[in-house]
Amino acid sequence: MKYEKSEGWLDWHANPSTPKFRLPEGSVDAHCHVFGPGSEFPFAKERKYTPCDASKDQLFALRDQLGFSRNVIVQATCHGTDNRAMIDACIASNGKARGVASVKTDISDHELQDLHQAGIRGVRFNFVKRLVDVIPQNELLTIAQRIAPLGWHIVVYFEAADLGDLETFFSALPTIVVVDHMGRPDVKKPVNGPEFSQFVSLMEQNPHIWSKVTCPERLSFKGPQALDGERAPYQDVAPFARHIVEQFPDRVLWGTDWPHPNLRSHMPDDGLLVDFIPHIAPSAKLQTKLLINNPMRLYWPEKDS
Ligand code: 0GY
Repeated sequence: MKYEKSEGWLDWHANPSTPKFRLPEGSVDAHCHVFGPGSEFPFAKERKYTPCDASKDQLFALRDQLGFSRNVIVQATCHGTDNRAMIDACIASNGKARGVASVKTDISDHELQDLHQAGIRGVRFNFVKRLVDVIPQNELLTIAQRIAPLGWHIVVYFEAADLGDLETFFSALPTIVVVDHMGRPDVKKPVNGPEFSQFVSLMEQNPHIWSKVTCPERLSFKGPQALDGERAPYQDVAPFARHIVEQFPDRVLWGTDWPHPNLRSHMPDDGLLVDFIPHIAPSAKLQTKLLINNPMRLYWPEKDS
């Protein structure tokens, strides 16, 4: 099937630069997606956008160019609960990719086992209304109870303004809960102001809640420009991410978010995104936890030492 991309859709960066920051050996890109290709893996009827194609081979080429060893591929909303493209990528990776799926309440135990076999280790609950028709919390709780015995976790995506309505639900979930993109803070507000403090308190009070310190390109108002010619992009987002990394070093993950769905103002250079990492995890110890120890514990526990 041939698809027309959504109007204004920006394609992923074709020639990302080589990062100046050398990723430690064994680093995991713990948040990225595949889109189609649409000719092989059709996009969902209920999708809210139509992306460009972004195949597993293109993802794996980026992994190698940037210096990552592994990927965690998160089911993108444009594929709904049809996880085939993501599963195909996990299987083709020869153990170098694991996945996070979107599932319905009526998924059978057998299907869950098949997903596990393919490398899936979590499900995603999405509360962002521009991306999905939000599923009622009682249904999500049923899914949570079904996947908990498999040792999986739940990835949640929401807008900062909705945190108040969701935090009781998140606190009650029976698995590790990983929040996408620090709960999307408004980085024009102070890092120690009431809005971001609400998110920090949620993590303080719930040791099962983790955060991805991802997507500076989505949260930034200043954009990627470097300071003094240095490769120090997205400086308005860095204090938020660094705060989370320093306070919760054992509960943070990092990922590129390639191929960067729904960006309208600019498409990031993925090499420059990697150069954001030392600005939020300034020591080798923090970098090892963020890029290796934490994602390995969650996605490759059998290899975790
Ligand atoms: C992200 C963010 C977005 C989209 C999706 O699955 C998706 O469609 O996750 C977004 O538009 O903010 O994490 O990729």
